[in-house]
Amino acid sequence: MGTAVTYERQGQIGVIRVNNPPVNALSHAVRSGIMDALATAADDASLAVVLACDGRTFIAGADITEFGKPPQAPSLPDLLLALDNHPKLTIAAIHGTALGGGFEVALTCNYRIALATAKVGLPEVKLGLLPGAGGTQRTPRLAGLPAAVDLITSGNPIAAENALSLHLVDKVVGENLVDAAVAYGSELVEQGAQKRQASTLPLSLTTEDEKLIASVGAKLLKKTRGERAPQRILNCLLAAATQPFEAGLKREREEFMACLADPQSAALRHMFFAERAAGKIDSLPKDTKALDVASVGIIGAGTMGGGIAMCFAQAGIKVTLVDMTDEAVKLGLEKIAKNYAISVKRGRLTADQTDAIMANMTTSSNFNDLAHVDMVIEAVFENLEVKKDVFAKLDGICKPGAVLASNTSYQSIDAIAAATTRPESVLGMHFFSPANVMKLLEVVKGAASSDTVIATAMAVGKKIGKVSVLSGMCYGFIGNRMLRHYGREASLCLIEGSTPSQIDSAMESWGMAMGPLAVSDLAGLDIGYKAREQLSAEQKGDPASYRVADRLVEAGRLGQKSGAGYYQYDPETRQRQEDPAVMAIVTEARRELGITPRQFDDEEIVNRLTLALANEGAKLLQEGIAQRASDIDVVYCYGYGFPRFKGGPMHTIESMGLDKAVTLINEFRDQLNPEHWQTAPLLTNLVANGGQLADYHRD
Ligand code: T1G
Repeated sequence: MGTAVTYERQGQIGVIRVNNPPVNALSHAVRSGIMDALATAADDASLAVVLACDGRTFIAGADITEFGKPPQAPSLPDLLLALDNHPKLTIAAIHGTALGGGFEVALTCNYRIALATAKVGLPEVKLGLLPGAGGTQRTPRLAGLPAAVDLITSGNPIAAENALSLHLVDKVVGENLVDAAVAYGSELVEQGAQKRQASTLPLSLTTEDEKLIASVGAKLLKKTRGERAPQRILNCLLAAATQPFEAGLKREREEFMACLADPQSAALRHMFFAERAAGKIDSLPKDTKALDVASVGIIGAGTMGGGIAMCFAQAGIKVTLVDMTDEAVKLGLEKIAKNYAISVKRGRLTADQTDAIMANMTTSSNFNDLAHVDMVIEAVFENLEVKKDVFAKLDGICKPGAVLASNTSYQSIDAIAAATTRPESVLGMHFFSPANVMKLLEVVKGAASSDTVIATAMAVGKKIGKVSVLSGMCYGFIGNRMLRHYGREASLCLIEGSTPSQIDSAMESWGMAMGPLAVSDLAGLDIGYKAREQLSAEQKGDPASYRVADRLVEAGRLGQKSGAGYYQYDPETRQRQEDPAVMAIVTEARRELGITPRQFDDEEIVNRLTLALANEGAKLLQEGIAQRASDIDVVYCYGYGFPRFKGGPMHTIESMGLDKAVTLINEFRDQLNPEHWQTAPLLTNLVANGGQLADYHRD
């Protein structure tokens, strides 16, 4: 059985224990161990068998690291066949999170007992997969089709009590799970309980169920912007309700193998590990301790400052929200209260919850009230001098060791740090608007930022529910530096012959949450306009890349905020509509620049925009601004609406094939603009040496 699985008798009951930290994933050793233990239990004097796990959780699923490798017997289906046909009563003892294949193991047991704190779920859809070990066949037979549709297509776990009400769990206990499971086994034996197999429970398809499945399928296809696993799940659930168990199981296997082979699943599995890798800072000594952050000061009660304050207050951290005047602070707090009122109205939070969150917030217009906080995050106007002044003040007020962070999008962390006598305590914490919604946090390391301060910011990011990514210092850090190239190509496609609708539709059909020009309208075209006013002609680059944007602003079209930008916006629904006035401006700009428009196809638009991102990403990687390629993927999927089922810009070109990507970039260099399309040396080198971005680490 090895060490991953042990078997012992407790009186008349056999107890199988899995011990495969950190989450008891169903590795080959675990599958083999359970198979051996079942064989032992079949032959000994035990009257029933309990399957339990050591550590923090029941089995949390198949071992995702094994996907893509040659299968090793016993497969999970083979194991579950043996479990389903085991001669004795089997009882799963669930704690922690029984997920995916782990919950499928539990569903194959005859009975299930869970700790009240336990959760169960089938999250495979989040990996572009589906429950491939009978979950789509057993769940509806136990809980009914509607519950199974919700559980499996959402992938969200449910609490033990909820599972109990759905007959997915038979008993819930408060403590001493294994002892309770052993007692439950003895009780079942004494009662002469039968080997109840979910696989033998009847299931039929009602008209309502059929309609539900069809509507959920249509809704999910739209919501996920083209993910294929949800429909495959629904195919399996339909089979469960219309075919015998064995036939349904066969269909599930076919659909599961289709998911496993689908690039969307490879991308989503890549993102699963990328999100976790991003939290690891290679340069930090392993014993670096993060400071405890129980109180935080937020400077600037505007949109960003208010959103950031909400993140901390929701995590139970005391917040002091500071602005220059009482009026400004009052306005900021009113906006926060309004946001929470909307959340309560939509049922996302209860009034008590929002009251408790707001109780974590105090306000002030006096910086001296920040003298004792553990961390300060500055979110004032995006001007270096203003920020330096704020940090100079903080330097004289905050306690020694307080972390002093700037939410700046572009300014130099080093210049800001130089305004203090403690540059080692200064770094960037770049939130994305709306800060209380967007999950990405760029932690920007200044030249002097200490390991402790970096570790603290990364830990705080996780505590407030963000996915934190470390960035080195450069203009725009990781995300915005790449975004400039993406936006440039969108603007050039427009002035060279395309239209706002074609560009945005091409990118949204490809998977982006929102097309680039619609995003510009959302952010406000005046922001870029004002930024360009500070730049020289040389710094601004090719006039073709901003002439239309300038003309739109000069025509008063600032984007959604003015009701019109690249599009006209319905004042009620904010729905975008094409506007002939825009193409008139584009045509005039083409004339001014002597550009003869040409036909565009969607493929060129998608390739230019995605390769512009990845090419710049490769440069960031080589410069050491990003630690690893997957960090860049996390930035784009969590901060810029890049589709997770594409795995991020770097995974996209890795999947395309770096040789093909480099060929295309070189073609753009030769056909478009050599300055814009200087192929990243790292990409050229990896192609020459047959290397992979995933394996690249800057020495
Ligand atoms: N396989 C391999 N490693 C896993 C793993 C898994 N299933 N789940 C977690 N890990 C690693 C993770 O990479 C990290 O490693 C460490 O464990 C702690 O994870 C046949 C096909 C269980 C809720 O999708 O949701 O079963 O970074 O940081 O925040 O139908 O992990 O320490 O080296 O996330 O406490 C279905 C995925 C698989 C569950 C715990 N199961 N895991 O969260 O810790 S497919 C899942 C989670 C399947 C069957 C199908 C979470 C968690 P490292 P963590 P956490």
